[in-house]
Amino acid sequence: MPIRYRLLMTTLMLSPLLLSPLIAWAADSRLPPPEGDAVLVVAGDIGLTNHGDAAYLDARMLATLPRERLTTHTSVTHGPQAFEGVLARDLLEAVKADGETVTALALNDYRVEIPAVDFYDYDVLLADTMNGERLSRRGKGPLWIVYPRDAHAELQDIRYDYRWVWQLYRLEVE
Ligand SMILES: Nc1nc2c(c(=O)[nH]1)N[C@H]1C(S)=C(S)[C@@H](COP(=O)(O)O)O[C@H]1N2
Ligand SMILES: [Mo]
Repeated sequence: MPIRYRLLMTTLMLSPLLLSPLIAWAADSRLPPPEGDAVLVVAGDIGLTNHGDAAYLDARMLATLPRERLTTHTSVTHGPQAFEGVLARDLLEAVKADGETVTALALNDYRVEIPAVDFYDYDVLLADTMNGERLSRRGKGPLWIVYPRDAHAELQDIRYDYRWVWQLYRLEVE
């Protein structure tokens, strides 16, 4: 076939590889199965699953999402802390979550309902490191929901403090 068609075909065949991982996740209704232990499980009203009706996300899958930084005071530490992780809304979009409430569950059996709109109004992080150190399960890990408290006065309120779930391991979308 003419060379320009062959070039076109090659470009079309390669183009999925050039798409961002986020878009690649969304290309199918099923996620690849996790290779390692799940860091976070997302269940409920989601469009992408890989384990029953839930999405089991391992560290490798979380690493395909853009990493963000956020430095803020918290209600449980002294001085500003530098967090890193993924945006809660990026994670929810990656599994095609569609709901108004996200229930966050922690390893210590703490649970709280969070209005999903929080994650669109604010750059809320699912942090996995603080000051460059990975959050351990014995500490606030594997993930800590961190609000940009210093940047928005209205977040400096007990109503938001209780949504800062540490030892987060599961989100349920309704
Ligand atoms: N995993 C987990 N996250 C949690 C809590 C908890 O008990 N467990 N307490 C919440 C509450 S009620 C508040 S006010 C803030 C700060 O909690 P503290 O004041 O009890 O330290 O963290 C929130 N996140
Ligand atoms: Mo609290």
